[in-house]
Amino acid sequence: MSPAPIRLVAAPSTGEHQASTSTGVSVPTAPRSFAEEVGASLRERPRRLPAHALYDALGSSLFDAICHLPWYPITRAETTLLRQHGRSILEAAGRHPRVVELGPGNGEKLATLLHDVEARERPVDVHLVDVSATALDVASARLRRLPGLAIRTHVARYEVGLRDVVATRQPGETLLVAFLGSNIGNFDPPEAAALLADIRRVMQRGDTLLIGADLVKPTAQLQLAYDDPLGVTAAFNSNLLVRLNRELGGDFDLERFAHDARWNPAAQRMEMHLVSLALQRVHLPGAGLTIDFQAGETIWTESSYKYEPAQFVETLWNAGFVPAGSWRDDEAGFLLTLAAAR
Ligand code: AVI
Repeated sequence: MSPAPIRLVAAPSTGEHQASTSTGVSVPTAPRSFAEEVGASLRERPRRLPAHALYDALGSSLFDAICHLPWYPITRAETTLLRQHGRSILEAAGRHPRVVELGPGNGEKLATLLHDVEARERPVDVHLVDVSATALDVASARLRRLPGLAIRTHVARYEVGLRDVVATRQPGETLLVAFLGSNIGNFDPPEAAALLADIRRVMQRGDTLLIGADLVKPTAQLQLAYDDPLGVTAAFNSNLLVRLNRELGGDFDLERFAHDARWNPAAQRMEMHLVSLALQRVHLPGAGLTIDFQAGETIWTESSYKYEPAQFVETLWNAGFVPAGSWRDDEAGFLLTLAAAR
């Protein structure tokens, strides 16, 4: 028998490459070190840095701060929707749901969803999957304060963690996978489709996916969300250079790079870049690089894809889901969807 074809699955959260066979079995290939990944990304044209590198300890705190900014309303919108509709979401998830959150952040959103899990016959199994053990510690500490939950953490990439969760699934349990925020927006459309299909592959019919999506909205609104007047997003972006200087011995001069956020209408995405303000040479010995930047040359650090509601439904459908409920905050332009595996 010839081996199942192998395809690469995007791995924005760790930078590792992961191969997946057509049977859905993930086979890790040689992981690249942070230095190798940064080196390869900076050699690309246009130059890039991996978006997951934004989330060192300071970057994660800056992202938490972004979520409190008046100009970045989607986290608050999602929290309100979870508070308002949590009960019906949990009811739709079945009598014995096994809840899995991919990338739980500080655990606040799942805590909002589960805060009034009514007394059930047995504790609700909650599994948190993230590559960061620190993030899992924070999230699980928060969730352990709630009664009626049995928390387990998985330090793993999404697909790998999900596979572990499913392996111990108990008879009669249904799976509720939560992928909240607009995390799906940080995957380009083919990557998003592949990730959703991977999630679907470990599910059974009737299992559900609770997923957030940031919607296309007026450019001025998006611009403020990604280039806020307090400069928090600029600091979040520039912190990447601080990280490269610290971890890879770089000599990036922060005064000579500027945060740039742009709406790309053709690709339906916000892009974050760091623009070189001068012709300059930068050394990054830890990645074996010396780079001559032109004035105006950019390093592309993140893409945040925005969806039209119908487009998002289509994306879910193509991955094997059918919407079972959807809630929208028009002011923030945010959509929360409960999708059932069809
Ligand atoms: C985590 N992610 C969904 C955020 C986003 O909107 O793409 C990260 C972010 N970048 C700039 N502001 C917030």
